Amino acid sequence: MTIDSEETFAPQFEAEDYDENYRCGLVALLGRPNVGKSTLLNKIIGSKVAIVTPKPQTTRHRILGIHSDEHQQIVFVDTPGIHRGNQQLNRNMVKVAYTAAEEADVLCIMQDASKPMDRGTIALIERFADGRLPQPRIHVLNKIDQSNKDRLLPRILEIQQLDPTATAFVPISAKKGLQVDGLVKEISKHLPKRQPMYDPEWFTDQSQRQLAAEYVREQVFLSMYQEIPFQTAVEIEEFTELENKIEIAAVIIVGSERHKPMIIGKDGALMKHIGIKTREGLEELLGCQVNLKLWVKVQVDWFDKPHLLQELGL
Ligand SMILES: Nc1nc2c(ncn2[C@@H]2O[C@H](COP(=O)(O)OP(=O)(O)OP(=O)(O)O)[C@@H](O)[C@H]2O)c(=O)[nH]1
Ligand SMILES: [Mg+2]
Repeated sequence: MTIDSEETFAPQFEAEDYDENYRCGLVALLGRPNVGKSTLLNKIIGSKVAIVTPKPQTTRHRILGIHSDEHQQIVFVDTPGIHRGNQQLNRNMVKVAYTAAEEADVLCIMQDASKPMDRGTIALIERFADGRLPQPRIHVLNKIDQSNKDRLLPRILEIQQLDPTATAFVPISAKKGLQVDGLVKEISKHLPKRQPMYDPEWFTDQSQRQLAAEYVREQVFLSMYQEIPFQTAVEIEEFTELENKIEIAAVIIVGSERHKPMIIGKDGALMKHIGIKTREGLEELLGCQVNLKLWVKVQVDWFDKPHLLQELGL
């Protein structure tokens, strides 16, 4: 039997009988690439809804992670890292982040506190501090497991100088789960009174198909170097749910002929590795056996061609 794999994990919801004090809001996770936005989202949601890699520009879409309890629903919006880039893909990614910020009820502006503040981080804080957006701004200092405790207070003062009307400063470690509960409590204070937007049973708005594509892309990011991961996309061509397994066919799209043999590897070894790792992750996520077929297609400079980006939902 084939079921509709396009169905999202979070259908829109007609709330009934909720307490009038119930709170619900959109919280944008914003920051430079690689600061740990997706790691934080996964930690709060308790499931891998956003892929994470040590490379910058991992997230390309707006990804919702829904955290619900009896008093509140926090709809986190993970965004691509804000960066400069010459390709149309880079510009689209940054636009996704700014649009999410405009639509949010609360802004979480994240930075990597284990490294000195660079010019890009300063520019980003200044951009959100200029009063253009009215929402509360919570500055999240991440990776405190790797940072020197004595540097945290001076760092907070430095951010406060750049953003004197900031709402709060919360040091955390998203990876280790340190102070993440404290951050959620701080966010809760600023949510508007509103009925839940999503069924509290759901935890993301992505379809299984979209997640499958992202899981393949994560393995490409982890396995490939230099420009290749940034010039690779993934499309799911088939997603069929059978009685006790799911069959998936995915195509890895590369931006030049040169990259094709590199992704395939000697005797197909790299593709095999990407396939095995993706399958393991998907089986854990979907809770059933997964058969995955992968192949590679060349679409020259897809990342700079608006019609191809549109086809890929980017
Ligand atoms: N030590 C440490 N590493 C972290 C922490 N949070 C995230 N990381 C690591 O930082 C890297 C980037 O994490 P991501 O969550 O992908 O970062 P991101 O901000 O979503 O990055 P983009 O999607 O590229 O914008 C990964 O290697 C994470 O494991 C943390 O609290 N401590
Ligand atoms: Mg990310």
